[in-house]
Amino acid sequence: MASYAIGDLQGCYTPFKQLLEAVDFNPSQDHLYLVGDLVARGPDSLACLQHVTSLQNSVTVTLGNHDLHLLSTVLNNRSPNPKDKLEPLLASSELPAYLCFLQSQPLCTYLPEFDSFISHAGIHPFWDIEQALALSKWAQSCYQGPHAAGFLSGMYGKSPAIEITHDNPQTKFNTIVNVFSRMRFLTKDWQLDFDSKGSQNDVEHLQPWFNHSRFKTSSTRFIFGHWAALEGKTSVRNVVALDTGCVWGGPMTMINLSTNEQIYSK
Ligand SMILES: [Mn+2]
Repeated sequence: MASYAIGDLQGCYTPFKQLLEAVDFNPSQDHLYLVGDLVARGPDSLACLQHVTSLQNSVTVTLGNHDLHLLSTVLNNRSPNPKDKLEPLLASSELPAYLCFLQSQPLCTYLPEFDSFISHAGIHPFWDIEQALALSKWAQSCYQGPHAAGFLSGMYGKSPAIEITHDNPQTKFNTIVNVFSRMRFLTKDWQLDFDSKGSQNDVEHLQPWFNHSRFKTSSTRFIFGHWAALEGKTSVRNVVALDTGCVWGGPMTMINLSTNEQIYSK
């Protein structure tokens, strides 16, 4: 029995299959963690979701911004962006089952056996793991519940604050979704910034979320995707960036959670 995590698929089915074959992935024994953004921009989002859902209980996805955007697009009857190349997926008769699968997945997960926390974008330096899991659970009850369409259509926009307000459920939802699925840089006082997606050296007034001293001393491993410009490097030993920009011509990256070995698609 082995456990693996793979970075953003973004519709890149061939490298995804290649990685599973490289480790002889066996869904009856092994477990796969996907850091989110299964769909959009790449050539075959439909095949990715077909395969991922066929793994049933052997896969866990921490949803990314593109997965949430897909849910919002369908639940609110919006037209997809052509550059996302989602048309074959949206035309599939299995689409309701794929959406249901995505809605059953969390925004983050913690694996005690590997002392590892996984989410699409990361974790805010001020949130401990227990709090992060509780917030993820609450947000999932929103995108899985009867008011999912409304919560998802209201999630867009730039709201930099990371304090959790309990008086406005939409604001609370947006803060949680922004941290787990969109965050890259934080300001010097640790609020969210939405305008920069480059490498660490591009912006002087901002810092990556994992720049906080907490991550340099933590024994917990933090695994995330989303930030292709990092090219898999964070310079923090226990903070593991898995999005190596497969959809932009880079490799797709997989990590064996027991051995820490990384495997790359061709
Ligand atoms: Mn993303």
